[in-house]
Amino acid sequence: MIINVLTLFPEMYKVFDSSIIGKALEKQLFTLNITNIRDYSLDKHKRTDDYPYGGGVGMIMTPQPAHSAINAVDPEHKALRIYLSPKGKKLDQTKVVELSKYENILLFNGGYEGIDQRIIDLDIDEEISIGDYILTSGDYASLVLIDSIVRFVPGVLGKLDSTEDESFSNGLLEYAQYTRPEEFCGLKVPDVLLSGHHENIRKWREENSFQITKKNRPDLLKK
Ligand code: 4FD
Repeated sequence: MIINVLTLFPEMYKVFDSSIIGKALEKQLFTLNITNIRDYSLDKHKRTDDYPYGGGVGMIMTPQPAHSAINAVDPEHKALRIYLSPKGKKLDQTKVVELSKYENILLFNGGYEGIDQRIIDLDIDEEISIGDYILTSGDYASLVLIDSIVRFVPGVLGKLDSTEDESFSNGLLEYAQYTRPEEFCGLKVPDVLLSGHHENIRKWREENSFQITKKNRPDLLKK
Protein backbone atom coordinates (compact mmCIF):
# COMPACT_ATOMS: atom_id res chain seq x y z
CA MET A 1 0.00 0.00 0.00
CA ILE A 2 1.20 3.50 -0.88
CA ILE A 3 -0.27 6.50 0.95
CA ASN A 4 0.48 9.94 -0.47
CA VAL A 5 -0.28 12.92 1.75
CA LEU A 6 -0.57 16.48 0.46
CA THR A 7 -0.33 19.04 3.23
CA LEU A 8 0.81 22.51 4.27
CA PHE A 9 2.19 21.00 7.53
CA PRO A 10 4.52 18.12 6.60
CA GLU A 11 6.12 18.03 10.08
CA MET A 12 2.84 16.85 11.59
CA TYR A 13 3.42 13.38 10.14
CA LYS A 14 6.61 12.91 12.18
CA VAL A 15 4.41 11.60 15.04
CA PHE A 16 4.26 8.29 13.20
CA ASP A 17 8.00 7.76 13.77
CA SER A 18 7.35 6.96 17.44
CA SER A 19 4.53 4.43 17.21
CA ILE A 20 3.31 1.12 15.83
CA ILE A 21 2.95 2.91 12.48
CA GLY A 22 6.62 3.94 12.67
CA LYS A 23 7.58 0.29 13.19
CA ALA A 24 5.52 -0.66 10.14
CA LEU A 25 7.30 2.04 8.09
CA GLU A 26 10.70 0.71 9.22
CA LYS A 27 9.64 -2.79 8.15
CA GLN A 28 8.48 -1.27 4.82
CA LEU A 29 5.04 -2.83 5.22
CA PHE A 30 3.62 0.27 3.51
CA THR A 31 4.90 3.54 2.02
CA LEU A 32 4.06 7.02 3.30
CA ASN A 33 4.99 9.94 1.01
CA ILE A 34 4.49 13.47 2.33
CA THR A 35 4.31 16.39 -0.11
CA ASN A 36 4.20 20.08 0.79
CA ILE A 37 1.48 21.73 -1.32
CA ARG A 38 3.30 25.07 -0.96
CA ASP A 39 6.18 23.71 -3.09
CA TYR A 40 3.76 23.75 -6.04
CA SER A 41 2.60 27.35 -5.64
CA LEU A 42 3.55 29.49 -8.65
CA ASP A 43 2.81 32.66 -6.66
CA LYS A 44 5.93 34.81 -6.19
CA HIS A 45 5.33 34.74 -2.40
CA LYS A 46 4.43 31.00 -2.48
CA ARG A 47 0.92 31.85 -1.25
CA THR A 48 -1.63 29.05 -1.31
CA ASP A 49 -4.82 30.83 -0.19
CA ASP A 50 -6.94 33.89 -0.95
CA TYR A 51 -10.14 35.67 0.12
CA PRO A 52 -13.50 34.02 -0.67
CA TYR A 53 -15.56 35.39 -3.58
CA GLY A 54 -18.85 36.68 -2.18
CA GLY A 55 -17.15 37.72 1.06
CA GLY A 56 -17.02 36.09 4.46
CA VAL A 57 -14.41 35.27 7.04
CA GLY A 58 -11.33 33.16 6.51
CA MET A 59 -9.21 32.16 3.55
CA ILE A 60 -9.68 29.52 0.88
CA MET A 61 -6.95 27.43 -0.76
CA THR A 62 -6.54 28.53 -4.38
CA PRO A 63 -6.90 25.93 -7.14
CA GLN A 64 -3.45 26.27 -8.75
CA PRO A 65 -1.14 24.79 -6.06
CA ALA A 66 -3.72 22.15 -5.15
CA HIS A 67 -4.29 21.01 -8.74
CA SER A 68 -0.56 21.05 -9.57
CA ALA A 69 0.41 19.11 -6.44
CA ILE A 70 -2.28 16.42 -6.81
CA ASN A 71 -1.46 15.78 -10.46
CA ALA A 72 2.31 15.83 -9.89
CA VAL A 73 2.01 13.18 -7.17
CA ASP A 74 -0.63 11.06 -8.95
CA PRO A 75 -0.30 11.89 -12.70
CA GLU A 76 -2.21 8.83 -13.93
CA HIS A 77 -4.92 9.01 -11.27
CA LYS A 78 -3.99 5.58 -9.89
CA ALA A 79 -4.84 6.61 -6.32
CA LEU A 80 -8.16 6.94 -4.58
CA ARG A 81 -8.06 10.68 -3.90
CA ILE A 82 -9.60 11.67 -0.58
CA TYR A 83 -10.23 15.18 0.74
CA LEU A 84 -10.63 15.45 4.53
CA SER A 85 -13.33 17.94 5.50
CA PRO A 86 -16.16 18.33 8.01
CA LYS A 87 -18.58 18.28 5.03
CA GLY A 88 -17.50 14.80 3.97
CA LYS A 89 -19.21 11.43 4.40
CA LYS A 90 -18.63 10.27 7.95
CA LEU A 91 -15.92 7.66 8.45
CA ASP A 92 -16.82 4.40 10.18
CA GLN A 93 -15.08 1.03 10.57
CA THR A 94 -16.86 -0.41 7.49
CA LYS A 95 -15.41 2.43 5.41
CA VAL A 96 -11.96 1.89 6.97
CA VAL A 97 -12.01 -1.78 5.90
CA GLU A 98 -13.07 -0.74 2.38
CA LEU A 99 -10.24 1.82 2.14
CA SER A 100 -7.68 -0.69 3.48
CA LYS A 101 -8.15 -2.72 0.27
CA TYR A 102 -6.82 0.06 -2.00
CA GLU A 103 -3.19 -0.16 -3.15
CA ASN A 104 -2.87 3.57 -3.65
CA ILE A 105 -4.44 6.31 -1.53
CA LEU A 106 -3.94 10.08 -1.76
CA LEU A 107 -4.99 12.28 1.17
CA PHE A 108 -5.48 15.96 0.43
CA ASN A 109 -5.49 18.49 3.29
CA GLY A 110 -6.56 22.01 2.46
CA GLY A 111 -5.43 24.28 5.26
CA TYR A 112 -7.74 25.82 7.88
CA GLU A 113 -10.93 26.81 6.08
CA GLY A 114 -11.34 24.71 2.99
CA ILE A 115 -10.46 24.76 -0.67
CA ASP A 116 -11.90 26.11 -3.92
CA GLN A 117 -14.83 23.84 -4.89
CA ARG A 118 -13.34 23.32 -8.38
CA ILE A 119 -10.50 21.26 -6.86
CA ILE A 120 -13.07 18.90 -5.38
CA ASP A 121 -14.97 18.75 -8.68
CA LEU A 122 -11.84 18.24 -10.82
CA ASP A 123 -9.46 16.19 -8.73
CA ILE A 124 -11.09 14.55 -5.69
CA ASP A 125 -12.83 11.15 -5.61
CA GLU A 126 -14.23 11.20 -2.08
CA GLU A 127 -14.79 13.81 0.63
CA ILE A 128 -14.49 12.19 4.08
CA SER A 129 -15.06 13.50 7.63
CA ILE A 130 -13.78 11.70 10.71
CA GLY A 131 -16.67 13.02 12.82
CA ASP A 132 -19.00 15.91 13.55
CA TYR A 133 -16.54 18.44 14.92
CA ILE A 134 -14.13 21.03 13.47
CA LEU A 135 -10.34 20.82 13.67
CA THR A 136 -7.72 23.52 12.97
CA SER A 137 -6.42 21.39 10.12
CA GLY A 138 -7.49 18.38 8.09
CA ASP A 139 -4.09 16.88 8.88
CA TYR A 140 -5.40 15.66 12.26
CA ALA A 141 -8.15 13.86 10.36
CA SER A 142 -5.54 12.45 7.95
CA LEU A 143 -3.46 11.11 10.83
CA VAL A 144 -6.53 9.33 12.22
CA LEU A 145 -7.50 7.97 8.81
CA ILE A 146 -3.98 6.65 8.09
CA ASP A 147 -3.77 4.95 11.49
CA SER A 148 -7.19 3.31 11.11
CA ILE A 149 -6.36 2.00 7.61
CA VAL A 150 -2.80 0.83 8.23
CA ARG A 151 -3.93 -1.40 11.12
CA PHE A 152 -5.32 -3.68 8.41
CA VAL A 153 -2.07 -3.99 6.47
CA PRO A 154 -0.76 -7.54 7.10
CA GLY A 155 2.05 -7.59 9.68
CA VAL A 156 1.37 -4.15 11.19
CA LEU A 157 -0.31 -5.47 14.34
CA GLY A 158 1.45 -8.04 16.51
CA LYS A 159 0.97 -11.84 16.54
CA LEU A 160 -2.79 -12.30 16.42
CA ASP A 161 -3.82 -9.52 14.06
CA SER A 162 -6.54 -8.57 16.55
CA THR A 163 -8.67 -6.66 14.07
CA GLU A 164 -11.58 -9.14 14.26
CA ASP A 165 -12.64 -9.57 17.88
CA GLU A 166 -13.10 -5.97 18.93
CA SER A 167 -15.53 -3.08 19.04
CA PHE A 168 -17.59 -2.66 15.82
CA SER A 169 -16.55 -5.92 14.13
CA ASN A 170 -19.88 -7.46 15.24
CA GLY A 171 -21.83 -4.18 15.38
CA LEU A 172 -21.51 -4.03 19.19
CA LEU A 173 -18.98 -2.41 21.52
CA GLU A 174 -16.31 -4.64 23.00
CA TYR A 175 -16.91 -6.47 26.31
CA ALA A 176 -14.93 -5.58 29.46
CA GLN A 177 -11.46 -7.15 29.76
CA TYR A 178 -9.47 -8.06 32.88
CA THR A 179 -5.92 -9.17 33.63
CA ARG A 180 -3.96 -9.97 36.80
CA PRO A 181 -4.39 -9.57 39.75
CA GLU A 182 -7.68 -11.36 40.54
CA GLU A 183 -8.49 -8.61 43.07
CA PHE A 184 -7.46 -4.95 42.84
CA CYS A 185 -8.49 -2.22 45.34
CA GLY A 186 -11.29 -4.52 46.51
CA LEU A 187 -12.63 -5.12 42.98
CA LYS A 188 -12.69 -8.75 41.79
CA VAL A 189 -12.48 -10.15 38.29
CA PRO A 190 -15.86 -11.76 37.46
CA ASP A 191 -15.75 -15.44 38.56
CA VAL A 192 -16.87 -16.77 35.19
CA LEU A 193 -13.69 -15.46 33.51
CA LEU A 194 -11.59 -17.60 35.91
CA SER A 195 -13.81 -20.68 35.50
CA GLY A 196 -12.31 -22.01 32.26
CA HIS A 197 -15.88 -22.70 31.08
CA HIS A 198 -15.64 -21.41 27.50
CA GLU A 199 -19.35 -21.39 26.69
CA ASN A 200 -20.20 -19.47 29.89
CA ILE A 201 -17.38 -17.01 29.15
CA ARG A 202 -18.71 -16.47 25.64
CA LYS A 203 -22.24 -15.84 26.99
CA TRP A 204 -20.92 -13.43 29.67
CA ARG A 205 -18.99 -11.44 27.07
CA GLU A 206 -21.98 -11.31 24.70
CA GLU A 207 -24.23 -9.99 27.49
CA ASN A 208 -21.55 -7.51 28.65
CA SER A 209 -21.17 -6.22 25.04
CA PHE A 210 -24.92 -5.78 24.78
CA GLN A 211 -25.18 -3.86 28.09
CA ILE A 212 -22.29 -1.48 27.34
CA THR A 213 -23.66 -0.84 23.84
CA LYS A 214 -27.16 -0.12 25.25
CA LYS A 215 -25.65 2.34 27.74
CA ASN A 216 -23.10 4.16 25.55
CA ARG A 217 -24.31 3.68 21.97
CA PRO A 218 -28.00 2.77 21.77
CA ASP A 219 -27.91 3.98 18.11
CA LEU A 220 -25.81 0.90 17.23
CA LEU A 221 -28.55 -1.47 18.48
CA LYS A 222 -31.09 0.03 16.05
CA LYS A 223 -28.89 -0.89 13.07
N1 4FD B 1 -14.29 16.28 10.86
C1 4FD B 1 -12.50 17.53 9.80
C2 4FD B 1 -11.71 17.73 8.69
C3 4FD B 1 -11.03 18.92 8.53
C4 4FD B 1 -11.17 19.91 9.50
C5 4FD B 1 -11.14 22.15 7.32
C6 4FD B 1 -13.22 22.97 5.64
C7 4FD B 1 -12.08 23.07 7.78
C8 4FD B 1 -12.60 18.55 10.74
C9 4FD B 1 -12.26 22.02 5.20
C10 4FD B 1 -13.13 23.48 6.94
C11 4FD B 1 -11.25 21.62 6.04
C12 4FD B 1 -13.25 16.27 10.03
C13 4FD B 1 -10.03 21.70 8.21
N2 4FD B 1 -11.94 19.69 10.59
N3 4FD B 1 -10.58 21.15 9.42
O1 4FD B 1 -12.93 15.27 9.41
